[in-house]
Amino acid sequence: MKKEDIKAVINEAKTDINSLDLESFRVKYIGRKGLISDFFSEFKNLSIEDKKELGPILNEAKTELNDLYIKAKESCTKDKKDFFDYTLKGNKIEVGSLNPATIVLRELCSVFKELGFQIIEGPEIENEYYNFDALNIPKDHPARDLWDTFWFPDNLKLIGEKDKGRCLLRTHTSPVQMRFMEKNLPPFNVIVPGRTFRYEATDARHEFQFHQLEGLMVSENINLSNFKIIIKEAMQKIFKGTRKMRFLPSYFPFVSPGLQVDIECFKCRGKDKKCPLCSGSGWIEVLGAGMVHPKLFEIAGYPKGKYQGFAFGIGVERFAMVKYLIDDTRLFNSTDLRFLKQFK
Ligand code: FA5
Repeated sequence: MKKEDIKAVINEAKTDINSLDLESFRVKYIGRKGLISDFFSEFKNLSIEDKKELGPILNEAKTELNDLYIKAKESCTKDKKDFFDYTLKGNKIEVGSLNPATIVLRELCSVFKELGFQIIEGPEIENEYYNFDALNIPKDHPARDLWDTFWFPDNLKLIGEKDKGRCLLRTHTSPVQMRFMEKNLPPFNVIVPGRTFRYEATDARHEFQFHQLEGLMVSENINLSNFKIIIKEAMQKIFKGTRKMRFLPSYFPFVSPGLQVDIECFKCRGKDKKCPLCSGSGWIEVLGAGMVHPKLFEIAGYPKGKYQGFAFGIGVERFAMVKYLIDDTRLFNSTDLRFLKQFK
């Protein structure tokens, strides 16, 4: 043990008092097994001359470090009663991560906002009228079977809408089309992000609860090319040209003509007849769309023949699957942290 060793420890302590928490400082320097105590153990074996020289230095060092500790401790005591040790490290707060469906839903909203669309919302508990009748899907029409439905008991009705039929969990975001058109005259471009529910068996591409993003653009002189340009632009912004897509004819009672958009299957690229995502077709359906059926404009009370428009309904989880190469839609609601933590 030399003079220099003791000095070095004092210097180190002067730095540590500002960076260590109080208790760690005490243990390291002035505790029973601390550095000062080590020096005193060594001290016993020193020669008489060394003891004479180093004794006072060691005692001074001990007092200095004790003082440092006491002063720091006092600064944590506001009114001598409450001791609040602000030098202690806080508990680390686990920051959660967003569900990939939420990430894609938000991304879709900002892409369509940039393209001039306004975000609106509608109720998740709907009634028969907006979910079906107002969308040109009459009662007892086989098209209703396209949307297997969670129904509420007959006697439950939405307040103020008692004459609009039985309540249900909306099977798609399309009912918001009529809710909006009833109150607004064109021109308008709106999107409707939201949860949708279907009473159906689940598999790798079907969940009973998922999200859609509805789009509706109505004005004079709108045609299918406007839809194609908008949707291609949105796809470009989201997939940056990395995914192949195609337009196909399809049927929905509230549009004419109707179409769907598919994206190439990333799992098998059409090579596996048993592929759970595309059944070997090589394509995954991601959205339904079409030109708004004139019947809807009539129901909304618009002048006959004056307006045209297109509508689309994007499957948000399907977009997320294609974007992040997720091969089972049930993972989104699985609450499996190993899955969720990958999307910080
Ligand atoms: C509809 O729901 C129409 N409302 C879409 C529409 C809107 C057509 C406006 C025309 C005009 P569809 O049932 O095909 O259509 O659903 C739309 C998209 O939601 C599908 O392309 C798919 O991406 C997604 N989807 C449908 N069912 C499920 C499900 N069970 N699980 C996960 N995603 C689904």
